[in-house]
Amino acid sequence: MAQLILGLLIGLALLTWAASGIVQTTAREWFERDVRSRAHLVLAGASRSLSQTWDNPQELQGELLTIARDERVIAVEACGVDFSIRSSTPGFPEEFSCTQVGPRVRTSASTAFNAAESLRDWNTVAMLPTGRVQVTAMPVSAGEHELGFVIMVQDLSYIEAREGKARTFLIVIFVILAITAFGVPLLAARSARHEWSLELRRLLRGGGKHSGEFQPILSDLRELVGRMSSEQQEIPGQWTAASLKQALNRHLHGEKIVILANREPYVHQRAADGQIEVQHPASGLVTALEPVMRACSGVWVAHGSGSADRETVDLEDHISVPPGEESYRIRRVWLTEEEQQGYYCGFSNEGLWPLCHVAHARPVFRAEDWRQYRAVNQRFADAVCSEVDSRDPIILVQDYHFALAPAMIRRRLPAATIIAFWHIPWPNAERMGICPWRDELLQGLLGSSILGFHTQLHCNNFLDSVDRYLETRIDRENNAVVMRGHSTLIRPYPIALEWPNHWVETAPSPEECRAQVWRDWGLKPNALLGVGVDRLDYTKGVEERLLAVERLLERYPEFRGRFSFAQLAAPSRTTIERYSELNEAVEALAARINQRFGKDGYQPIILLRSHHEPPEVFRFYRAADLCYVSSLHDGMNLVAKEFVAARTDLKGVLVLSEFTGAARELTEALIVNPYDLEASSEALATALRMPIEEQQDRMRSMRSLLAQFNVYRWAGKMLVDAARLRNQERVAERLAERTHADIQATR
Ligand code: ADQ
Repeated sequence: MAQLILGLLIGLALLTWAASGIVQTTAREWFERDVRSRAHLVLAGASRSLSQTWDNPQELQGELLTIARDERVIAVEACGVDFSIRSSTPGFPEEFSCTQVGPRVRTSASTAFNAAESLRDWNTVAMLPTGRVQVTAMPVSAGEHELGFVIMVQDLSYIEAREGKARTFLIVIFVILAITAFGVPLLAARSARHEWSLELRRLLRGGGKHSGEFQPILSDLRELVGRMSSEQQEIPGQWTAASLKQALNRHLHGEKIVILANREPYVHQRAADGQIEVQHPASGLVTALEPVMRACSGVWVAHGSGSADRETVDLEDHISVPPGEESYRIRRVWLTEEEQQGYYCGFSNEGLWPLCHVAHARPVFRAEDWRQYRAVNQRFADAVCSEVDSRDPIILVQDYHFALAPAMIRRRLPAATIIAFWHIPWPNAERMGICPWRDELLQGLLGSSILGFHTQLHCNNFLDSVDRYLETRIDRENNAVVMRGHSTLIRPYPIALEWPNHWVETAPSPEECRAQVWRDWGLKPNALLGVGVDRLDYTKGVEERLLAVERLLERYPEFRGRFSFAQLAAPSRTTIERYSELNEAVEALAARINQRFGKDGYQPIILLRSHHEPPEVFRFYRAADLCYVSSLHDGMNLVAKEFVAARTDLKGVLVLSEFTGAARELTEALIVNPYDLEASSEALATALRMPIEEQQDRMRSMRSLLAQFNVYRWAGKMLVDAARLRNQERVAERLAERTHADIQATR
């Protein structure tokens, strides 16, 4: 805003400067023309008396002095046809004496003067040491007989004084205009903002006359206002990889970070041709955490799941990554088939995943799966403890695969700072009650120092679950749980993307991506393209998405033959029945829609059921006219954020499910209920018809939010909170030691 006003003021100043230049030149021309015509009038009026006194030098001088009485006339001189001075008033400037001006008054080129008609009027403006002057010469004759000419020199310096006044006047007018143009709207906006913030404060306190209108966003508003005000005090400016590293050094003395996550950031696979390939897994957790690890360095402990993973590690199961950069290490942990089945497919993905997502899949809890889950959590906790190199390391435990690990690590490393982050929603207390091992899960997570969720709602759900099922003290003011003397802070940290994003920076331009996709898929020049990018998971609402596309084509024939929707679907958890059912259902649905609306090479649904490496995913993001994220329930959803990050051209529309964490931040997306096919097909039509200026406004606003709220800030904020906690704990420890020593001394 300040930049805009400054720009406008500079523009206005330049305009004023240009306008004053124009006014000055025009005014000067007018004044000079006036002076010239005055000189002609005066000399023409005096010509009779001049001719009568021409031969009498004394009388002639009297006439000249009469003419020079005018205050603007500096001097007058009378010259003969031979350029001799007949008479002149005192102080006549030599530069314009008869001999100087004579040749300009003559029309003939001949040196000898003998023809009466060879004299003419002559004018010029000149600069003398005393100032600017107007010089006018006019012939004097007696009837047909040419006597000579008179030269009159007039002062023009008064014109400059008048010009100065006119310029000052103009500048004053412009300043008044500028104040009126900027000041009045600014004052009005300020007063409106003041009114608005007063109303907002009233609303946030629970009152206010517009409380009804604001009700749907009130809790988000409260959360955002709280987040922004606390962060502005702690972390000024934008977070970058470098500032995250600095924060780590400043607040945590450069401690090595150990991350525990089920999924590894680089998977080594043996390809069909026998070569080893490096794959980036389709995982939101990896997308977010990998840049953090590149910035901080340390160790990432994960399941070694690739077919060539064992061949690429050293004797201690380590491998340095990223390939070629090697800024941190992966420690791979190997799982047996039974462990993988019970811990990963069973308890994590058939039990906890459907328990935490409202997506109408029944959670399955098997005692054997639980046994494996516990055992595998212990194995990973042990692996983490073997990687640390101090008594109080910083450990980041990721996601629902490791609910028990925080307490297990705490038992071995009581002084560790453990930050656990739950990447998926946390259900309400009633729903959580379904799980036969809910108490153990809650107790396991309470082994952490900080437990993070994407939203305040999920924090509240967790606190309610603890309140209902465990004997603990809940400190509602600080959002903390105290269990057996140990305190865990429960905090919202909405996850984000690296910014600037290295996949965007290395991608071809949006125009080039569009041209490539159009070429690869044989799309017509006037075709429109939508994109969806997901792991093939029932929580992502892929079926609802395809049905919305079908409804769009049913309702709006203008899009038939023109709009195609490319669904990139990475196979996921394929050994689980619910997932293989989904796979078949999506395939059948795409085939049905293609059969119904496909014609002459036109295919409404382009279903790409395979893993795609990030450059390919970003190529689609950059080529598309819209991206539809239709999750039925999603902790955050990074696809929505990736689409916005990819659109450096500010084009494209994001259609986003209201059931994602991302919908709370990306409010300029078209927010829809994916179950409502009428509304979501309408939103798709709106997106396809949206004017480019509106697309740009929405994109610009979302991009500025993503740049500010990036993943370095996400990690930095957790680490800064952890550092504060460590300090408090150290002070408390020292106080306890001193009190103990004092008691001993008084005994
Ligand atoms: P996910 O459920 O994995 O994450 P999401 O956040 O959308 O979901 O991230 C998916 C990632 O995988 C994105 O980076 C995307 O580009 C990539 N991806 C998806 N489909 C792909 C495909 N076909 N090929 C290649 N790559 C693909 C969980 C939670 C989310 C939360 C994240 C991070 O479920 O709610 O946002 O963790 O906390």
